[in-house]
Amino acid sequence: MLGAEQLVGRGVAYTHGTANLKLYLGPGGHVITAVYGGTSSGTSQFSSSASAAATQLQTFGTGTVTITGADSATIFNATGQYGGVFINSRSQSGKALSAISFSFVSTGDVTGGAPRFSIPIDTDGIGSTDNGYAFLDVLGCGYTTGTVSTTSSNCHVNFNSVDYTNWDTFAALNPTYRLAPGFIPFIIADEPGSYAVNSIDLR
Ligand SMILES: [Ca+2]
Repeated sequence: MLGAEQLVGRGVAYTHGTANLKLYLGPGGHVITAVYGGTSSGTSQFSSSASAAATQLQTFGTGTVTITGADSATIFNATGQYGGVFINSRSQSGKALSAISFSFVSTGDVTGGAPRFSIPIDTDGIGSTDNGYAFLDVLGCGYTTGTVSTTSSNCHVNFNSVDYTNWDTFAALNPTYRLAPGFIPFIIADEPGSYAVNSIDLR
């Protein structure tokens, strides 16, 4: 939770119908989700629509991202577009690298580093800042179709321009690193193509 605010409907201090939250984010990509909570007693006009469960896949990006199942999605990007999925859960937040487990299976296009995991890493123990994203992509695992996982010994990890043979090596060499608290890992494709990501485990 980055913050909460209340929609203004009465009084003269603020413009009615607005809610404002000021955030200062560090460099790099950020995924921000707004959930409209509504009220429990209002009319349908301002009561909440069902908000997504914390463990449901969410989409982001400028491409066409379609949730095709509880743990699968397709991403279609035209030139210049990007798209991806994430789960609004921080169940692995703050954990050491050796305790983290994420995976997905790619069955669609593969282009450059897409699709890939982007996993926020804290290197300095200051949880309010992430210190870069660790990347795992399909080609980095040595094939064009298959599993991309932190538990696959064949899946290379790139973090701050350093290549690691696999996640276990990355974790062993950096025992103080952890999944950046409050930041959300995601799967992204940012090249043109038609991507299919299945058996997504981001929990
Ligand atoms: Ca930090």
